[in-house]
Amino acid sequence: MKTALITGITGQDGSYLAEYLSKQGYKVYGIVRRSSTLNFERISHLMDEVELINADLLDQNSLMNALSVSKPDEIYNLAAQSFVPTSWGQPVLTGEFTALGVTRMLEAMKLVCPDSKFYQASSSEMFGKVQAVPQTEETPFYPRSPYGIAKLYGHWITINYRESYDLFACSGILFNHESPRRGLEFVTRKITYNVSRIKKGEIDSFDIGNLEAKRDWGFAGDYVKAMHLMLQQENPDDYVVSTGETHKVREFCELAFKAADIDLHWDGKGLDEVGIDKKTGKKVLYVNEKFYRPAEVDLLIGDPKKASTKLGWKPDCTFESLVEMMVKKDLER
Ligand code: NDP
Ligand code: GDR
Repeated sequence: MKTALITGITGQDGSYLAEYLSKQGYKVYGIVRRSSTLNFERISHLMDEVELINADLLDQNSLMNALSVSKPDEIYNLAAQSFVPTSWGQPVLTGEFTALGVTRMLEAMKLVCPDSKFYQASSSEMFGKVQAVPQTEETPFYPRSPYGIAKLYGHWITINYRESYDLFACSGILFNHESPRRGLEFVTRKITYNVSRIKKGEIDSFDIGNLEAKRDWGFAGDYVKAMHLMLQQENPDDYVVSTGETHKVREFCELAFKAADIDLHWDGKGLDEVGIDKKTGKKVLYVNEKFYRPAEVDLLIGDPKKASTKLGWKPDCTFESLVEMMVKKDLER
């Protein structure tokens, strides 16, 4: 039986990965940080299958202890401060978790279990102000937020430990991936959750930021399979994981309302733009400057060719079915 340790197991990806590895017959450990209220909602159905260890990315000894206890064949480093807007408000903390946290994990691995395999959760946010379209493993980076910059550090320190100490360390450059388990502050889930509340009559409308931003959105359940595949290869390497399609936030809104049987049309321009329910004439969506970012990433679209040819990975869930799935789950909630 293989053993895996997941940092960030309570997060969106951690929960899907734990589920997937457990189904593959792995013994799964996860690290969790102490909090005054339990935070295991996403893994509540897995509590008999996973073993949790208390540790924090800020605490080197706790990470070393987690590795000594679990003796993992594979380490998936998913823990991070992952919300981009928070990284402007808390740039130093974001650097501690999302950048230096990676070094702490790699140091722990080097000292405790250098023969393990390591996966680092890198991000398309590293491409930021994109230098090529679509983005590949060779595209130069230009991050646009303290989060993107912290991820870039995590990416390079992973490559550096691979080259310096011959560790099996891979970095997956994953583009946005979503699910019904996505945090409520991220735009996709914010939209599907609030659309469901409008449909149920709980609210009349909600506010949103930049409708023109374009993202390459996939389904988290598909993407965790790519993480696993990277660690099954003969040699460690880095891979872009994406769908190869891009869509505007605006399109996501239209499809989400449509999935709840509401036809949306737009009125006004820029910050005065509103989304209107065609049938009732009610204003259901307002653009609000508050949700604009100090520096935006306007366009992301990844080329998943390397992951497809070398890993044999491809996403199953389409953009349309992702939106429908998320709205449906929120309506059922
Ligand atoms: P989430 O925000 O849902 O989960 C983050 C996880 O990190 C949570 O389990 C959180 O624990 C944990 N964590 C945060 N800080 C610490 C800490 N100091 N010590 C221990 N654990 C900590 O993120 P996702 O699941 O969406 O993403 C997983 C990873 O992939 C992240 O690194 C993210 O940056 C990266 N990524 C995500 C993409 C996406 O589209 N989802 C795309 C590209 C990269 P707690 O529950 O206690 O807060
Ligand atoms: P992102 O995801 O920043 O790409 O990072 P998010 O869903 O927060 O934003 C996507 C785009 O939508 C625009 N937007 C809004 N965003 C939010 N959160 N709220 C709004 O109201 C809103 N209106 C418009 C944003 O400006 C942006 O352009 C995610 C995270 O999971 C990262 O951890 C991960 O690394 C990247 O994806 C890849």
